[in-house]
Amino acid sequence: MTKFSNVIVRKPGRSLANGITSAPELGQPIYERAIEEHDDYIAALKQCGVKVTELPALEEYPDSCFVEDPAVITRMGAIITNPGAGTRNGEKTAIEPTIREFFDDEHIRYIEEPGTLEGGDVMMVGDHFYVGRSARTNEEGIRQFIEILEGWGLEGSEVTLEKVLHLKTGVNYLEDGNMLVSGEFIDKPDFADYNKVVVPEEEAYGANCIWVNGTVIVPERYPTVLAAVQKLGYPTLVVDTSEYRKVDGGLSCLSLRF
Ligand code: CIR
Repeated sequence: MTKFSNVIVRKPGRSLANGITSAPELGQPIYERAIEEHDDYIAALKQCGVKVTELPALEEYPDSCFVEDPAVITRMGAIITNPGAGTRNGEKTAIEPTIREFFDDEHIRYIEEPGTLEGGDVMMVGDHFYVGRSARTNEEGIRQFIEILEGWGLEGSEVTLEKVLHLKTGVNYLEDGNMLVSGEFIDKPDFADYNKVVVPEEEAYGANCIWVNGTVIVPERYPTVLAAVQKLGYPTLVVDTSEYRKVDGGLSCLSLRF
């Protein structure tokens, strides 16, 4: 049974306005609102019974509040990734000292060149990790990642992505066999054995919910997703992430949960 004790987050900087985006038509994130949403996010996490470590903003890395991408944390150890986005690659060095506060040398591994991998492409289901092969995560990165997992007695498998940025942009595991799926993931054979909750196209962003110790945090403004999650019996908390959506970020991207 999964239980999270710790969460790492990083405050957004003013440079978030220059984060990578596939949706410039949504406009740039407004810093003050992004901070408010971040505070609400932290409050929701604390309600789920985790200790939150909040790192200071890093203006030189506009996307660095999305701490999920430069590291993956498993029950056996941490993997510092090698982000495939050039402007984000240095985030791996920035996150490492914090990872070292929780893990010793024996329990830290690295994805190395020519391998690339971003944590948004990794979805944990117990001791199995699905890894999306995306524009950010390549074949060699996945090979290294699975080798590390197997060295720890865990396992992984590759999922090919066609449209979305990261695997968890479109599919998220809610524990208890329940999985939120949207778009290209609805019919993927990889997920055939789960209790799939199909997220309608117009609420696709809402597929990025997070399960934290029995509660599911759902983004605000996705009523169909919220109702479906509640129907599964989960207590829910709703957090507005609309400023982060403007730069393709969501609930899972904003934290490392372990
Ligand atoms: C990026 O393109 O890297 C950021 N603007 C958004 C990262 C979202 N992270 C995630 O899905 N894990």
